[in-house]
Amino acid sequence: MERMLGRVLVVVPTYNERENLPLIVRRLREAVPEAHLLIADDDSPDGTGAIADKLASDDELVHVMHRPGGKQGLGSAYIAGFRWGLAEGFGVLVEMDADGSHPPETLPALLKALDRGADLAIGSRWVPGGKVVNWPASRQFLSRGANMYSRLALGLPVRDATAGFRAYRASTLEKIGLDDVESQGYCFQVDLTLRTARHGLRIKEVPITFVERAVGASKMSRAIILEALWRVTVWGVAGLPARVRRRLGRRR
Ligand SMILES: Nc1nc2c(ncn2[C@@H]2O[C@H](COP(=O)(O)OP(=O)(O)OP(=O)(O)O)[C@@H](O)[C@H]2O)c(=O)[nH]1
Ligand SMILES: [Mg+2]
Repeated sequence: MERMLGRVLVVVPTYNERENLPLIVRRLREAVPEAHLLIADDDSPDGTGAIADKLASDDELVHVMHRPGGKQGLGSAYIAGFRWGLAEGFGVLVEMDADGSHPPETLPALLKALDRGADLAIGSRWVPGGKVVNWPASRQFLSRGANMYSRLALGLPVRDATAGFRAYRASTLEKIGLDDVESQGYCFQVDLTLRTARHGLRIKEVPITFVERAVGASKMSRAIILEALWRVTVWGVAGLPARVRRRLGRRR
């Protein structure tokens, strides 16, 4: 199927996902057969890179980017993948985890939201119809807390700003610019959401069922949480004068 917005590239960052990767690639190829896939692997010690090469040699829509030098963070893997996709002329760039948390079967709904005019479509856990399966109360609390804090500190009009399953029009990434993005952990998601909102672009949330990984190790860490807390606070304080001005302007 040729889309209105052009070809679709799904970027999947991997670090030690040898068991999960073949499954997610198969599910994606079934769910959206015309989508290309770019695996961005940070020299995973468990050999995920070699598995990615095998998947790519069996399927011409699967591509691999090997990033030497070990784990460099989710944010930089996505930026590298986006740059490659933009240079190759893809019209839609999708973020998706390798661990099965982001159901490829919902990707058509995200793409439909773009077709209907959204500049960014977010697969959201915290809108009506969205769900989380197999998350301990502590993870739910963390995600809800991070989102509440992002909404309050930044005024983001989004329920799930930390969500990592999302589709961008290429034009959105070109407008917001990727050169000075420094966020690495899941605050990368908040960062790009904030840039999209501040450019006045349209964000649409689509409900998803998020399923916690069944195998492999989590890369979530205290450092990632602290990075998000710190950066969101800095952005919030920096954006405060403009928000106050807008509010005062509305009152007058
Ligand atoms: N290339 C690359 N991929 C990464 C890096 N860190 C995480 N990933 C991948 O990014 C995706 C999300 O990481 P997860 O470990 O699942 O993080 P999470 O979803 O917050 O934590 P879980 O509870 O384990 O699901 C997975 O596909 C990881 O393999 C990194 O530094 N480089
Ligand atoms: Mg995960």
